[in-house]
Amino acid sequence: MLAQLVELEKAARAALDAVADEQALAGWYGAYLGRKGKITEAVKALGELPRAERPAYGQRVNEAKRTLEAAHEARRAAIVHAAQDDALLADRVDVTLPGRPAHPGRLHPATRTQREICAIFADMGFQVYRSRHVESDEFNFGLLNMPPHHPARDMWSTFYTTTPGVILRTHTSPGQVHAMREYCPEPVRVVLPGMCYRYEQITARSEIMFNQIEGLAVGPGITMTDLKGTLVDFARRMFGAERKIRFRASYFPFTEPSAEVDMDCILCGGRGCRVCKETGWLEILGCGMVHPVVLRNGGYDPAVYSGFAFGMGPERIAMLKYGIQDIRYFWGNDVRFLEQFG
Ligand code: 2NL
Repeated sequence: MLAQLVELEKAARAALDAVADEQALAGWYGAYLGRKGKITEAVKALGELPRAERPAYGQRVNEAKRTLEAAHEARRAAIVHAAQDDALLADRVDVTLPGRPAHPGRLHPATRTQREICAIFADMGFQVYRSRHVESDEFNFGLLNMPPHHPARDMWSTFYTTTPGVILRTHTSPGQVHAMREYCPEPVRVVLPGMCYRYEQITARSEIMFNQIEGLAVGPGITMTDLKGTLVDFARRMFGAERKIRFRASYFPFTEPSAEVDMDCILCGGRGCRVCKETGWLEILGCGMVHPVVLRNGGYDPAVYSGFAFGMGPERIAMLKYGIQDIRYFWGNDVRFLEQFG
């Protein structure tokens, strides 16, 4: 019996040495140490031995069981470690590789240009004023000297909401009325940047949403000379110290007199080229002296106060400055376009 036990233990050890993974290990355990395993059976056989042989056999079989259990545990730990080592080798990370550069975002060219324009006017003492995009008919038209059915309303095609009298602003001018009412009777100097909305055909030159920046200065004794000086300074700070501007008579319902402002072409300097369509001039904005009716609607007495106002499109300004051919690029969301700025 003892000789058999020694052979069994040897065989069990040899089999355990051949075990390479957890599945085979579980099979080995069942075969030797499980409920019907050979060592378990050998322990049970103790009861069938003559009484005299029991102590020696019992001691030997328990010892075999203990050592095999310890060997099993050691083998199990070795297999688990080997599996972990394999996984680590397979998943190897080279921590010395240079990192992938993070792709930093940047400001949209319209936002950049808008901020650039605001900064120039801020230097001249204009504060930035922001106002709501959803407006009443009254503020968008009525208070700007366009009562219902005024023909000048045809200059703006409007997005209406389902609430009567509530519309998307077609220009930033209603915000100027808010600013005047907030500051009157104090003099006011503000620039008002922001999105405007017009229900129009989208083309290379016009979009249904676009930014506008308007400026407004109201005080006692403000003249058209102040307007011209302010705008020539703006053109030179934005487009270069040699710039010239000219005024052409125009019409806006909220200014009188009104004018369009052209700047000598930044590409040809006025000689005539493809950019200025051989005219030598580029239109940059519209302006005028605030209409007395609008001054009064803003809370100022037109007998005492006067003011100038102007409005421009930052996208248009950016198109001139960077030679962009089509306004639809601005909201087309093509990163190949956006990446070129900033
Ligand atoms: C343009 C022309 C302009 C104004 C905007 C204005 C506002 C008030 C009173 C008087 Cl509250 N005027 N704004 C005046 C003249 C022209 O914009 O072509 N913008 C893109």
